Amino acid sequence: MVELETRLLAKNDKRAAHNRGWFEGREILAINLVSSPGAGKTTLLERTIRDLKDEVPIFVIEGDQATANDGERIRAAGAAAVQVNTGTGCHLEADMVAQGLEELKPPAGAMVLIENVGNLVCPALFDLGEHAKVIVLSVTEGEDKPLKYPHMFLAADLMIINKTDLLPYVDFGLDTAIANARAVNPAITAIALSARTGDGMDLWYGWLRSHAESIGQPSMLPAKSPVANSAGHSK
Ligand SMILES: Nc1nc2c(ncn2[C@@H]2O[C@H](COP(=O)(O)OP(=O)(O)O)[C@@H](O)[C@H]2O)c(=O)[nH]1
Ligand SMILES: [Mg+2]
Repeated sequence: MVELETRLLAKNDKRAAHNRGWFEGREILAINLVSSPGAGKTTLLERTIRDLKDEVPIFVIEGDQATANDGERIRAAGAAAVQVNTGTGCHLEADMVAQGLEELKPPAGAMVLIENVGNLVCPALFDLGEHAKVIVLSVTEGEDKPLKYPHMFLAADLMIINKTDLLPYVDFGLDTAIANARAVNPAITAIALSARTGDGMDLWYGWLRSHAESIGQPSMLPAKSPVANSAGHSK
């Protein structure tokens, strides 16, 4: 069993390295969004597409066990999308991303956003060749999730704390959640926002711009100021 898992991961890593080279050769920024189901990944993507699609061509790979719902939401927001259904699988694999890219054919300088299957466990293990994993945690999930699912928070460069519009109605300490994430991964950047109201979205766009800049991606506007979150934490 352990040997099989090691072989599976090695095969995935090889394919992920191929994807990474493919992205780098085309100066395409590729981001892998992970979260538990319902944290708001698709809502975040819909607003991001509406706000940035005139600035940079955006292509989306959608992963869910079943249905084409999210792919349809993304297309309605104005971006090309492929929907991958993983059946009993709990994560996207690098091969699936490669197939999605073949279908989408994003041009040089584009941005590829990957919405992984919703869970805080398996997607941490599978490299897709992305530049960064972004974990979306929503304020209704509890501030202890970084401590309970450390591998995912360790694998991520950025934690988005979503649904801040609901903060008055839940017991969720923003500072505690950020401290918990940094106990696991001291280097993680944190941004608090509401994908529903749009509050804080500029910080996310600033983060995307600074990453686009760092890979020499030509389409996006240059990042303005250092990335900070609305709770005053910055990296
Ligand atoms: N109040 C509030 N609800 C949100 C926000 N973002 C997403 N939602 C809601 O959360 C639910 C799940 O969102 P969805 O984007 O499908 O989550 P996903 O499973 O991570 O893709 C939907 O009912 C959304 O309308 C937010 O910022 N505030
Ligand atoms: Mg979704």
